[in-house]
Amino acid sequence: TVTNATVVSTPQEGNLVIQGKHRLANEIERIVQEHLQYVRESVSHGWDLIHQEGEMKVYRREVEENGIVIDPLKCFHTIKGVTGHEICRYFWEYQYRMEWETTLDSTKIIEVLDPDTVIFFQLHKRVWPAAQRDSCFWSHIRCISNSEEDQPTWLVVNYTTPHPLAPIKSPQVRLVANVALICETIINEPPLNPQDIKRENLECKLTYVALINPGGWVPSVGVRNVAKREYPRFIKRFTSYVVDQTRDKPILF
Ligand code: 18C
Repeated sequence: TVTNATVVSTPQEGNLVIQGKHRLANEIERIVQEHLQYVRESVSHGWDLIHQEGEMKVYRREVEENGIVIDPLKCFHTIKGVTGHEICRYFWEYQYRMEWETTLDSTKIIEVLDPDTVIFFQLHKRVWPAAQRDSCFWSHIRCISNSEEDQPTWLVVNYTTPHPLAPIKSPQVRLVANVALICETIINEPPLNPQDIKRENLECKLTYVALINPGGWVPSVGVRNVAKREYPRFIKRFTSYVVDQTRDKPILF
């Protein structure tokens, strides 16, 4: 659905469709730019490597706000045989979510803001003894071209937003999410003709960052244990899911 689009007739170009801005356009622009800055910051002082497996490295910084754990998380991984567009597409698209997400009871789209931006409402699995969490966030996918020669960077940002179709209903607690998946595609030993690029030439450099506020008190040790177990599990399961799904399909650049 294209919202706020206006059709204008001009003598030179005929009919022009001018895409109007929706109500969250400015916020999305700001948060996307923040992530593009944040992704370049190195993990040095204060970041602990909490998991390493093959090419995957997961770091976190221990941070508490009023006694609530809000540890930022950063994960780096390199995946062979897929493009950044493919990784981001499978992460963003609603239809694949329940096939790789193991921490959800349900997910649904409650609004489409433009062809690249939707609003999700999700119910997360309950972790005893904490109350069940839900979330409501806009989800935006974008391609950023760096230069004519380089492969573009793809990214998805999921960012909490309130919505009249998703009121907070006790006993659920609304978590606050600011998540980004940023992917670059590397073409190894590029053939002279770009048409000859095969999956074996492809490598995707992935960065995943998550800033989650549980939205209410949960035992610190419990949250940190769940996070330490679940983030690496998600990265492994999700990336191997995309490799399996795309193996025999044409490459999506
Ligand atoms: O990014 C991911 N998924 C996206 C699509 O769903 C989306 C999700 C954003 C919200 C992520 C927050 C998840 C917290 C869920 C709590 C319950 C999970 C435990 C289930 C155990 C069986 O961007 C991939 C998300 C991968 C999530 C890994 C879990 C991280 C846990 C972090 C702790 C946060 C505290 C929440 C309170 C839980 C009570 C102990």
